[in-house]
Amino acid sequence: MKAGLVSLVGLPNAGKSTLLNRLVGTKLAIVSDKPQTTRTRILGVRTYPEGQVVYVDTPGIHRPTHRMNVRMLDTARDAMRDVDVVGVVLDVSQKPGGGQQHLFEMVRHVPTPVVLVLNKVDLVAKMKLLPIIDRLRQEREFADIVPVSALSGHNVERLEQVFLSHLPEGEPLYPADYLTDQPERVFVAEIVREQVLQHTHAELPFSTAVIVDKFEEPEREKGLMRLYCSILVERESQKPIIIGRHGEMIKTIGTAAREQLERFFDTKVFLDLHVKVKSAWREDERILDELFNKPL
Ligand SMILES: Nc1nc2c(ncn2[C@@H]2O[C@H](COP(=O)(O)OP(=O)(O)O)[C@@H](O)[C@H]2O)c(=O)[nH]1
Ligand SMILES: [Mg+2]
Repeated sequence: MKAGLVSLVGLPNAGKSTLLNRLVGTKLAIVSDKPQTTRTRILGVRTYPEGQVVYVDTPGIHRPTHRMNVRMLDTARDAMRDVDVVGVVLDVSQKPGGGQQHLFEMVRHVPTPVVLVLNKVDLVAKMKLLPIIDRLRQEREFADIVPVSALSGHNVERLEQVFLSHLPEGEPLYPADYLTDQPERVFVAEIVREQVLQHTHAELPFSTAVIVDKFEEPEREKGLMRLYCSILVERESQKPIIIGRHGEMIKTIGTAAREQLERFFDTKVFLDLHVKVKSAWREDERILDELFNKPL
């Protein structure tokens, strides 16, 4: 049996979280078209007949502007170290640039096998793909180069075989039905944040955090789960944007999040959302500890 850790690293928006969800077959990580959606390490376990893979989704490699971003980068860097295979996820529909060079620089000295995952092939004409692969081969010696579409699932089975082939022999780390170490509270906060990201623009997606203040399990099966969350923003002027006219925006966010949570927990959910101003929370070590305390 094979067993080990495969981390997914790359630039923001490459599709790492979409790929993690696809690989484990469940939505564990939130996804959006905004960069820096993923802020922490997200672990997803998949047990195959050939062995067990522990996938690690990470924040994208970007220039840190706040203490929060420094932590995000540390998370991504750590995930290149203590793992068995590094999967570098690249958006092939994007032109290569400085970010990509920086990414390759970071993985240059990674001692473990590095698999290059060319994602979003659904957006690129087949004819264009071969020259791209040829060019990337010059960058470094990759253990494998695998074109996929995380969105459609195209070639993902092949990618799984490739990952498995580079893992050491070993006993599984987790029981076969184990999915993630992500606490339910964190999942709730993330689903709410995903809806905030989907409905806001400009600086707001970056300066919003969600904290679950109270989590009340249903008293009986299929009973009512009560969830109380705070949406943190950095400035007073951001509050009305999230709340919207006559509270329309926060209602939209709440309804969409609640529907997803009801499906996930398979029970009725009461979701209370509260917007709070917490200036410069992205520099606040105490809040960051609460949001980021997740060692590998
Ligand atoms: N067309 C296409 N879009 C994708 C694919 N994978 C991810 N995306 C989209 O790319 C955006 C960023 O995805 P996400 O998984 O959040 O990227 P991350 O920042 O690397 O985790 C989202 O809008 C996804 O729907 C793909 O294979 N094809
Ligand atoms: Mg992500």
